[in-house]
Amino acid sequence: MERTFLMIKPDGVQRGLVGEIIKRFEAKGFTLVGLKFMAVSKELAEQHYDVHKERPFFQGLVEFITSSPVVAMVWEGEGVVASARKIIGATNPLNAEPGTLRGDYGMDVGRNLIHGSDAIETAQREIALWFTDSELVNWGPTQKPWLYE
Ligand code: ABT
Ligand code: MG
Repeated sequence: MERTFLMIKPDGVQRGLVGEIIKRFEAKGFTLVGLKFMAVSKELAEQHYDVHKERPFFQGLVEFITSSPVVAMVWEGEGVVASARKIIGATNPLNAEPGTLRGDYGMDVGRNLIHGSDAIETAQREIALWFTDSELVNWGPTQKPWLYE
């Protein structure tokens, strides 16, 4: 079953939006299979944002992600990678549609509340980077046959 990596960034935690954000994915029907509240090391932040390492905003991004705790999560379900990106909304919250998390709660591209893997391969890389196998729980869709046709 498809899985994605989602991370509520420091701004989402500081603004008290953890419950609201988790609620959207739960209500949609996706299955939570991993969750931890954690401080992020510089090494982990740099590895996570490795694709952006040549970009001018890279250092600020690493400083931001390591500045305060985050909520790291793995969610499971058919099409969850692309669907979660839709629920999250456009990278720049000012362009994000109302009804998306960034559209409803965000104001700044560098403070856009939550990260979501942008492709299935990226999700696999990010899940392996942030979670060990024993931190992930296999329990969901097999016990919820009403979710899928
Ligand atoms: P992430 O889910 O955090 O990866 O965001 P998203 O995939 O929507 O957008 P990308 B392009 O991956 O942005 C990564 C982080 O870099 C910030 N950023 C991006 C800037 O600050 N300035 C920019 O010009 C761009 C393109 C936004 C993202 N994170 N934060 N915080
Ligand atoms: Mg990205």
